[in-house]
Parts: sequence; structure tokens; C-alpha cells
Amino acid sequence: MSKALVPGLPVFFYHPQDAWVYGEISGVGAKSLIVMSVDNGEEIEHSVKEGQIHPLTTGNTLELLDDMLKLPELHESTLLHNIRGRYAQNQVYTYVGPIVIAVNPFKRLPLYGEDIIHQYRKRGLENDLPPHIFAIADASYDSLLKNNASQSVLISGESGAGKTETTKYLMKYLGEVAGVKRLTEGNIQNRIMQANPILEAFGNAKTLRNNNSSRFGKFIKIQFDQSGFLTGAQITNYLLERSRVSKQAIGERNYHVFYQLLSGASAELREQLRLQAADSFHYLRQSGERTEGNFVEQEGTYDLGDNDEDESKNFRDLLEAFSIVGLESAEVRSILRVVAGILHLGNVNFLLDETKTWHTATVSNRPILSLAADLFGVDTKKMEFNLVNRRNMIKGEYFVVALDMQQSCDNRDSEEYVGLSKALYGATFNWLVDRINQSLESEDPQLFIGLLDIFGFEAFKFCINFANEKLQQHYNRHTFKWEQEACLAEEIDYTKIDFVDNQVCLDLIEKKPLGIISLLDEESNFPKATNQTLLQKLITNHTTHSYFEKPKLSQSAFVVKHYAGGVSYEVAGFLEKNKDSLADDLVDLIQTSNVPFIANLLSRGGKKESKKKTTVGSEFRNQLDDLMKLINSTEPHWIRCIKPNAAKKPDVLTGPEVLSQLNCAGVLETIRIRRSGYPIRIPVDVFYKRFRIVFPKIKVSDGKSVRSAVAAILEELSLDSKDCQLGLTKVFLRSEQYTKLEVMRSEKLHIPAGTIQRVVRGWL
Ligand code: AD9
Ligand code: MG
Repeated sequence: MSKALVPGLPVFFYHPQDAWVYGEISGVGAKSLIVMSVDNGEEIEHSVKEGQIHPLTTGNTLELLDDMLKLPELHESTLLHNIRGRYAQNQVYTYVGPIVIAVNPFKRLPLYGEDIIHQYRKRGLENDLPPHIFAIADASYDSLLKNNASQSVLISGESGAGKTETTKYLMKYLGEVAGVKRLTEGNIQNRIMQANPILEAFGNAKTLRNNNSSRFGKFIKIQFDQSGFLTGAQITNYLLERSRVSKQAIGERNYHVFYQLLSGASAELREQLRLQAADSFHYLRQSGERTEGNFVEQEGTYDLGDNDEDESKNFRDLLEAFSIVGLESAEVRSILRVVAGILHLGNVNFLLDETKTWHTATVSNRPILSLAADLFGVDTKKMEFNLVNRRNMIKGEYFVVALDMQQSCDNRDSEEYVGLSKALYGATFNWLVDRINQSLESEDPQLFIGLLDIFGFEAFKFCINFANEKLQQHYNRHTFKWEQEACLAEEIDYTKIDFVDNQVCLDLIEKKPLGIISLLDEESNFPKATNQTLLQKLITNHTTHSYFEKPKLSQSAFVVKHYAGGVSYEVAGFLEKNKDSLADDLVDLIQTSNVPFIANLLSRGGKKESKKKTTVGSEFRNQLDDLMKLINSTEPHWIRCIKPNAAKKPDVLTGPEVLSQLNCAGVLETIRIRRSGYPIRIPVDVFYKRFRIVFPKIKVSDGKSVRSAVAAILEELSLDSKDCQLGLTKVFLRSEQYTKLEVMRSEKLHIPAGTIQRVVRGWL
């Protein structure tokens, strides 16, 4: 047993349920230590192995800090202690330098009112206010104006961590502080905010992990003119989870809009759309989750509400949002027709056609089919024909092939294929995003603050992990590589930090022509390919790749070693999920609709015309490329959302879960690198201009260069090289030294304390 571990020593010890807990050594045994902790005033004794003890060597480690870069001692335990202690005091936000860690409170805190918004205005990140996401919003708005440069706020975290709520608060902040130039544009803030209930009705659903889970990713650009007035917004959406329309896991629900419509439709609308109780619709009743009424609030949680009354209100809110965003009533009617039509289509069943010799299918409940066909505005007979037959082109001639039960079901919907209901729903969602964008279009779209509310779920798990890998690279590069490279370029001494760039892993996924996505596409276009041939190709090409593994126990999976750990992908369903196309016959059918909105729904962007069909994988890769280009053209800010417990309860924080999220988000690494480097860098000329007033005797005019004048200033200050270094073009400083300099300058200028501004944010 180590000598240092003596009774009386304060320590953090690892506890399987709570992760790191504070205690005091009370006894030393041969193989373990006795540690006492206090919980609710009660002393508890633990037997702990030496390797699971982290002694507190600095006196004040238990103090809770706003900014974890200032933690006197850096370790998982101190980090968790800080986050946990603050959370217990309802301080859900904590800085890691310019990054905000946001722990979901799962209860309404009085943190977002207009008074609070105005407190944070013009205060940036350096202020004496408690850490807040509004400080990030303010810093980005300020940088947008000062540097005339677009910004992005990248919000990450697992499902239910609070990304979407955070995004909405940021939108609220920006709308509130930016204002509009002309009163006629006065309602642009409102229109932007009202995009949310629409997107959430159609794109969010109750899952086991989050009662209001976003089943798509989004990047929303809030646009400003050069004077900072709000001018508009544009939304890009990513990978809506369409499979939810026809199937949900036990305990989960379909998209909110279905329940809202059924609860909230007027008698007239119910009649027009032939609506019935929710549990008469196959798409709404299979998951066993409540469809109407009798929703019981679990103790201690609060919710958006999904009982009948709440859903009716949500429906009224949705209709109001449609109208504020500017949808015409004919458009709204058409959308609701599609939504209701999809529900009826889900009830269409097939049976084997006894009149045929082969296993061909026929529709077993024509009256239901005719309800769906009427709502879609297409001919019932034609619709039936197209569901159970397919036209194949062979040598320039069309042949009609009768489909079997499975193929007909695939045409309606099925786990892996797009099918008619999913295609119509997905297209409606895209149409809505386009329509909202039209309504929020800006005349002056140059400058924007982009808010990325990325996926916290795993629809096509492979694509989502790919996106996260990309974003992590951006984050790594920004935080780590730039730190190092900037120092090297400036020829200043910089302790090298081990840095692993994940480009090699990304190459495995996205590089052409042999990356996983390319091979997936190749197989998707090859008629005889199967998921097994895909797997074989992947193995043949990548078996020696350092980020690829063939699992020992499975013949049907491959492993990619992502930054957050290895993930095993079962290839079953890969080819099917990658195909984005609905049978041509069904597209043609929908185009014959007598409802113009519906007739145009599936032919957006002339996609159907192109010979080679796009695949989900390559379309996503392109979208992601565009997104990364866009983000790279902005000054980035990060908010890392943390889910404190899986039960969605307030005032509960489960240590191991939080720790693993902090690790995944790279928080520990960030602290290490930032603390070991120089967080402040100022170009020498800016430095000289700003601080020469403190040292009036040092002048450039005496034949000196600006840099040597700055060197003379630094010499006057006699700073240690640990605290400050002069690079070729920049001065590198630790925050404390910089603050001291600003104080000296303010004293010279007789600026009252407290109004010192940090001029350097743009260069950080
Ligand atoms: V998912 O990836 O879309 O499944 P998100 O977006 O990360 O997930 P969301 O923002 O939807 O999570 O938050 C989940 C729930 O946590 C919300 O419905 C609220 O009930 C709760 N939440 C989140 N943030 C806050 C907050 N700042 N204050 C109060 C919050 N409650
Ligand atoms: Mg969300």
C-alpha cells in the first residue's frame, strides 16, 4: 500500500453507482482502504482498492468553479465533482473556457426570461454572471458584428440531453436582442420561432429516451444584415427517420402530428378525412404506447403533455404556426390529407390471390384502400394495381410482374424499404422545410449564426456516427491542432501534446472509391448484390485498415473504431436502407393526383429524372460535406449537452453516465490542452497599439520594429516564459497575465473597473 495513502487523507474514490465520490481515508488494510463518505449527514464506510483512489493534493479542490479551465487540479474526479455540485444547486451551465457544458435540469428553471436575456446582452463570455448558453449566443452575435463574420453554434449530446431546447433558447435570445430594421418585418422573429412547432409536430416523437425526441438533424441559419438586424432564417434538415411512420418500438410513439390531428380535428375535418379513434389505425396502435387520453404523469417528471386535451391544444398551436409562417389554407388542407391518407394506407392489407397460380397478392380490404386513394386524389383501381404489380423494363419493353405478399407490403411500407407511406411522409416533411424557408427568406443572407442541433439517435446508425465523427474532427482540429500549429508556426516553444486526428477513420468511411460509403453504393447499384457480398467487399478491401475490424464471433458484421469506441455494424438491411427510391410506378401514380400539392410531392428537384438514383449514404455524405464547408467558413462555438440520468428525472445525476458523456465530448482533453497552452493570442501590432499607453517610453519610431517594441514591453513586465511568449507575429499569454495588462491599461485610461472588454475574442 502506498505510503501517501494515510488515514485522514481527503480523497475521491471510485464508486460503481456514483463514479467519483468524495471521502476521507479512515483505515489502511493489506489490499484495500477504508474510506468514509457522508451522504445526507450519514457516515458510510467503503472498502476501496488503491487504484480506485485519487487523493486530493491541492487544498481547495472542492470549491465549485464556473470555468473548469480554472480547476486547480485536473482529473475526472474533480470535473465530475464540479458538475455534480453545481447541478445540485441548479447551476446547470458550466464553462470549459469558451465551451458551455449544459446539464439537462428536467425541470423548468427561471433562467430564460427577458430580464435574463438583457442581463447577458453585451457581456460576452467574460463576465461576472453565472455561465449561460445566452453568453454563447451573445458572444457569437458580438463576433458577427465586430468581425463581420458568420458564426456557428454546434450543439451536441445524446438523445434527451437537451439539444433542441437549447437551440430554441438560443433562437429566442437572438430574436430578442437583434431586433428588426423595419417595422413591417416585425414579425420575422415570431415567424422564425413558429417554425419550431411545425418541425416538432412532423419530426419529433416520443421515444424511450426522450418524450420529444427529434428524429432528424437540423442546421438553422439565423440571418442578419451588417448592422445586426434580423433579416430571416434558413433551415437544412438531415435524415428524417421515416421508418417510424409505419413502425415504432414498444413504448414509443409515431410522429406527434398524427395524434394531434386525431385529437384536435373539428367534426367537419374528421368527416372529410374519415378520421377514427387512434387505436383503429395500425400505424398508431402497434407499439402499445398510449394513443389517446389516460396519460399518467410519472412522479417527478414533467412533460410536453400528450393526453387528449394537450394534443388538441398542440393541434391548435400547429394550425396557428402554419398560419403565422404563412401557409395558405389550401396548403394546410392538402398536408392534412396526406397525413390522414397515410394512416388509412397503413390499414390496407393484402392476401394471396387464389385465382392466380403463383403467390401473387391482392388487396383484402378495398374500402379502406379507397379511403386512402380518395385522400391522395388518385384512382382507387390504379392504386391497387400499382401496389400489387410492378412494371419492369426488359430490353426496352415493359412487362408487368405480379408481386407477392412481401413485395406488396414493401410497396406500402416495410421495415427496410421506403414504401409509399414513408415516401409521402418524408416528402411532406421536406416540403414543409422548403416552405418555411421560403417564408423566412432574407433579402440580405450574407451574415448568419448557424445553430446545429445534431442527431442524438441512431436511425441509420452508421450515418449518424459518421456525422459525429466528422464533427469531432472539426472540434479536435479546432481545439487541438490549431493550438499546436499556431504555436509551431510562431516558433514558440510548445510542449507537444499527443494528438490523434481521426482523418484516417474518416477516410475509411468516406474516401472515394473504396471507402465504406462508396462500396455500399457500388453494391446498391449491382442487381445481384446482397448484404453478405457487401460485407465480403468491405473485408477484402479494409481488413488491414487500422480502424476496421472483422468481429471474431459474427459473420454478419463489421466494426469501425470510432473516436468514442468501436461500433459493430450488422450488415442486415444495409443495402435496403441505402436505397432511397420508391417504385417508379408509385411515383407515377401519385403524380396523377387531382390535388396539385400531392401530384408534385414526389418529384421535387427533378430527382426522379436522373438515371442513377441517389442513395441515402452518398446523399448524406454530400450533405455533410456541404455542412462542414459551411461550418468551416464560420467562427465556431460549442455547447455540450449532458443527460444527467436515463430516467429523465430532475435533481438526479448518475456519475458513470455523466462521466462517459464528458469523455465522449472530449471535455477532459480540452481542459488539458487549454491549460497547458496559452489561451490568449494577440497579433503584435494590435498588442502594441492597445498597450503602448501603459509603456509610453517604448516607441516604434526609434528604428525598432513593432515586434521588438512589443518584446521591450514584455521585458518591462518581466513575465515568466510559462506565462507569456512572443511569437513571430503574435503574443501568447495566459489569461491572468492578459487580465493584468487590461487592468493596467484601464487605470491609465481611467476606465472604471468592470467595463474592461476583451478585445481578443476574434483571434482565439
Ligand atoms: V433528441 O436527440 O432530439 O432525442 P435532445 O434534443 O437532445 O434529444 P431535448 O432538447 O428534446 O433533447 O430535451 C429533452 C427534454 O428535456 C425536453 O423535452 C425537456 O423536457 C427537458 N429539457 C431539456 N432542456 C431543458 C432545459 N433547459 N430546461 C428544462 C429541459 N427542461
Ligand atoms: Mg432534439
